[in-house]
Amino acid sequence: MKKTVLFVLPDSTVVEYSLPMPYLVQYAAQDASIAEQWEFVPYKNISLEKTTDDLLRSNADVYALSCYVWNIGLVKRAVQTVLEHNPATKIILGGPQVSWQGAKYLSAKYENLVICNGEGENVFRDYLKELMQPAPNYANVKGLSFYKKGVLLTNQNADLIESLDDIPSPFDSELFNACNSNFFVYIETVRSCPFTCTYCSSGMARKKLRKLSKARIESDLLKIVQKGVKILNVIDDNFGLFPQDLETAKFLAQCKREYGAPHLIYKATTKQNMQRTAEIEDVLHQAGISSAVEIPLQTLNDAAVKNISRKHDVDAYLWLVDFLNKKGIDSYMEYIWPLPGETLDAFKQAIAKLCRANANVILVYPFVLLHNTEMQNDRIKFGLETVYSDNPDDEIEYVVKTNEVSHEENLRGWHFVMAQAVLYGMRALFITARYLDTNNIEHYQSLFDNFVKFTLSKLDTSDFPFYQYMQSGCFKGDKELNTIIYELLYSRRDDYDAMLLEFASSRPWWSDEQARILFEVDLVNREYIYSSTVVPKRYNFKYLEILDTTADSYLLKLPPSVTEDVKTALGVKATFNSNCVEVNHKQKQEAFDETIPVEERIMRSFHIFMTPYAYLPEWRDCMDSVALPPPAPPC
Ligand code: B12
Ligand code: SF4
Repeated sequence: MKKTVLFVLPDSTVVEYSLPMPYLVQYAAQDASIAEQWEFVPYKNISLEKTTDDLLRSNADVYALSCYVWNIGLVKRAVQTVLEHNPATKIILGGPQVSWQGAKYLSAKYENLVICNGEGENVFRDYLKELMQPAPNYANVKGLSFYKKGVLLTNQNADLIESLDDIPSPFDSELFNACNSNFFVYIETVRSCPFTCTYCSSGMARKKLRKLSKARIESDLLKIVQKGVKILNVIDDNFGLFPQDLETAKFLAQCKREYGAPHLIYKATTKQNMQRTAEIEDVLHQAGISSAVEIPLQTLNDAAVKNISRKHDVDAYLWLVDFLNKKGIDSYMEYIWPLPGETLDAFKQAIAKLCRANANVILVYPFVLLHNTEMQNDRIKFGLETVYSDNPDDEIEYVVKTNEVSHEENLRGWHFVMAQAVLYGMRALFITARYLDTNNIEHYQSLFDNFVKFTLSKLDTSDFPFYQYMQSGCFKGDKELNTIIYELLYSRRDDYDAMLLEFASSRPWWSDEQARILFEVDLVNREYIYSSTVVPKRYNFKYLEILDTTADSYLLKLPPSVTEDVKTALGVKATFNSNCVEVNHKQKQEAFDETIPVEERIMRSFHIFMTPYAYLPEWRDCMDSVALPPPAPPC
């Protein structure tokens, strides 16, 4: 009878086809003796109780667990229970969170609990082969850490695989056949990264670049699209760095035309060669594949750029944003707060500069300290203080203080991020803010600061939950941000309109007629999450003449004085030439589906935030503004 390996990925991502399990299992199973003697059972879950119960009940000979910063808390507790039950259980942990961290995750009490350091293919195969020996000795397996007689031992690192083609295609496996086309599917065409950003574990841990051949990329992609997979995530660290990436994009475009898939692609854009990135995005866009193009800026601050050992060309990024905006391709500018070297004021100025440069979306990530990064050793040098996430399932360590930023300033930075995300990113005051900034009436930084002040001043007198979300800031997870997106764009639009009105009418510029017209324009422009959910506004319009409201559109007369401002701000979304305009909200929205639990709807609304071009309305001429043919002469 075959022995069993239970391969565990503790994760919420049950609808994702992730790579570690098919990679490791199929690579190992190329060895005939392993294929003959071992059976592999996949297991995914995020409930600690269920995972622990199932692990105990499964009676597997070996437990193999994939460990990341977001699941390691759960892994530790599940593994502890299994080992208390049977201290001799054979367990192998692998993944970026545990690699080279034996002292933290192993225990002298459990000699069969081992860690695979780094790339797992060769290590996992050799580990299973060793277990087939009459007297297995972990010292024979390169890449392992383990305890022996109370001493922590770490063997020399294993050899890296030569080429990604050495791993059998994960899209030939039974696992892939079993998943449905709604799965979020990952593909890796290049492994490792040539850069060494000090906060990132790829920089230190995985240096040797390996590629998948063109033939293999194409055959893998064909398997994916023939299955009708809608969402593809290319996990390469630098998509666009290699000429081969453009070929891949062209092939994907061809696939979309022939098979109608994929609909959407995620990828990490290279830090170099924006020209090629633009070409890639253009090819995908023309084929009708949506993407939210990552623009990996991380900071505009020179000191911070130096401290994280990064080199980048800001002008090239801004050129790319402009190129994508002109095509109506969604992109998001990544920023990390608070990186060492950057002050709160410099951060605010940088965000304002990006708004002024017409960034489509600005996504600010918390600065997280990861294992196996150079930044871990620079805590004292940069005055870093951290807190762990409140979620016991993960071990995310957030930086909350640097030499330049106090605890309090860190939080104020997050308030500013939230204000920017609502007023600019979610388009609540997008056009108004642009007008105010361009005309030196109120600059972005001051507008966001004043919005923060306004919201925090309401905390004691209002029970509108938005004020609490704002106060908490969103740095420890996206829950607040996602809830705001959902409420502002769907479930509490009227309440948000009222709040925006109260804020705007408290500003000195409320006496500026142009600003007030644009405030009304913003109200009707704000995107909807679901199709056919446009309803007449409770707001009493003073400047826009609302002619009609349908399930998908507002029909209105636009005061000629703002036509140019509106057209410039809306870019490709404005095609009108008269002042009688249909604001058509029927874009990429899907119908509201009440069978989806509200928590999941909230989580999914993040995607709407990330792709405004796909969801913002189109402003086009009303039908009745088109010249009608002259009436037929009376007979
Ligand atoms: C896809 C991805 C995601 C997805 C989620 C993926 C998922 N749920 O599976 C999304 C976009 C949601 C995501 C989010 C985040 N991510 Co991410 N993500 C990745 C990415 C791009 C690919 C992961 C992957 O599948 N790789 C392919 C597999 C085959 O490679 P691998 O994971 O390294 O596995 C190999 C070895 O580690 C080992 N191995 C792995 N498991 C096992 C198990 C056993 C038994 C053995 C023997 C070996 C082994 O063998 C494998 C093959 O060689 C990586 C970067 C990268 N290119 O790998 C970052 C990465 C995993 N993410 C990272 C981080 C920090 C995050 C965030 C925290 C970012 C943030 N600040 O918000 C968030 C948190 C997510 C959350 N849930 O809270 C870090 C993780 C560091 C860590 N210590 O865990 C990485 C490594 C990026 C980096 N370079 O720093 N991420
Ligand atoms: S942040 Fe990106 S470019 Fe920098 S080392 Fe990590 S993967 Fe490479």
